[in-house]
Amino acid sequence: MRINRVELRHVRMPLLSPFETSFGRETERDCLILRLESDGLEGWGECVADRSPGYCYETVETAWHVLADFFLPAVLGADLGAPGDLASRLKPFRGHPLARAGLEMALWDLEGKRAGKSLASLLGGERERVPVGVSVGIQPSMDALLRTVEAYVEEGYRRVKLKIKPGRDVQEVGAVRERFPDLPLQVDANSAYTLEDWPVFEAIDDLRLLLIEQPLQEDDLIDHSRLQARLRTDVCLDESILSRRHARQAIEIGACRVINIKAGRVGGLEEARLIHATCRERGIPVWCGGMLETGIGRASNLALASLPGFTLPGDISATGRYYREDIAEPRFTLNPGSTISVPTRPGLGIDVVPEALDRFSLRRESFPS
Ligand code: OSB
Ligand code: MG
Repeated sequence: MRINRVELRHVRMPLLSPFETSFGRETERDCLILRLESDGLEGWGECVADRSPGYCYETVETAWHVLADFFLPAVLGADLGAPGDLASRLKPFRGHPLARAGLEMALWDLEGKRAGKSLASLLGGERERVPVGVSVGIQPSMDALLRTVEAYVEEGYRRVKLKIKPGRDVQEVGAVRERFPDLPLQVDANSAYTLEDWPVFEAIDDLRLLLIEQPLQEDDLIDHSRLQARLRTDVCLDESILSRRHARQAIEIGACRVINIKAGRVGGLEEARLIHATCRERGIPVWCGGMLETGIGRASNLALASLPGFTLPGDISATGRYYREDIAEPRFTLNPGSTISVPTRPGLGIDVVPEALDRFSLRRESFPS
């Protein structure tokens, strides 16, 4: 597969409702969209870097720089093998997994279209529908929180994740648990706590949660293992796991009992698939995380989540939970039973809508120019 041309865009889309986490609040969502051309086919990729380095150090600007100045020159005109071989071609470069993963996604889309196979089947997916939940941001008030959760439950979501931060935790989660005694419920702290916050964890441990996601600093497996040893509730790592080595080591030292896999965070679908295999061998359940993706990244997440080890519901909600208008069709909808169907057409299995993409694009550049 030879890449003849790449178009890179910075896209900004309005969110239907603001999304607040322990690291900030956003009303619009930024990302980079890549379009690769190879032998008359086009491949689409989404780089999930955001405007600010809140979730991780990468931003749309760093990802643009690293792609434009290093990663794209390394692939343009070259004869590439399988998408999973991208890692060896980018070996001279350190870090920037979100930028890597955006490029790799477009290669997978091309590979699927070339072979006439869906991304799910290329990856070894086994399910036609995947169980999903909804991630609820920190709300302006307790009343708003209860109303928001209730609306999602009424829409059919059977698993809810609440974002928490210091001062907005035990009371909030306790109130939701009281109102919905049987709802599969989990929380995500995005690294906002330390072991000093033990009283918070002790209280949350009584709320029958599915898991507590990324409570402590992302570079701290040691304290996560201390915390996990004291909790009945499963600790799940998100930001801490950037590779299969991290996954193995975290499992070995008991830093978590569940892993959230995001292809972006780990540098692409190939590494995500390897982490899935590492976890499966060790009996560690995984689920597919989300980054408020457009239809392009959402299609990729659904394909990944169709692998057999993804036994917990993913953060892959219907398009309507995020966007009034998306840049790809068809929109994803929630099936009865809180599942979403995995795309079956070749590659990502979606069509980009050029007018919508143009309207949401802040900047675009072609390589070679
Ligand atoms: O930590 O899982 C996270 C969104 C942006 C950045 C980080 C996270 C999230 C979410 C949203 O929780 C999941 C979704 O896409 O619905
Ligand atoms: Mg998370």
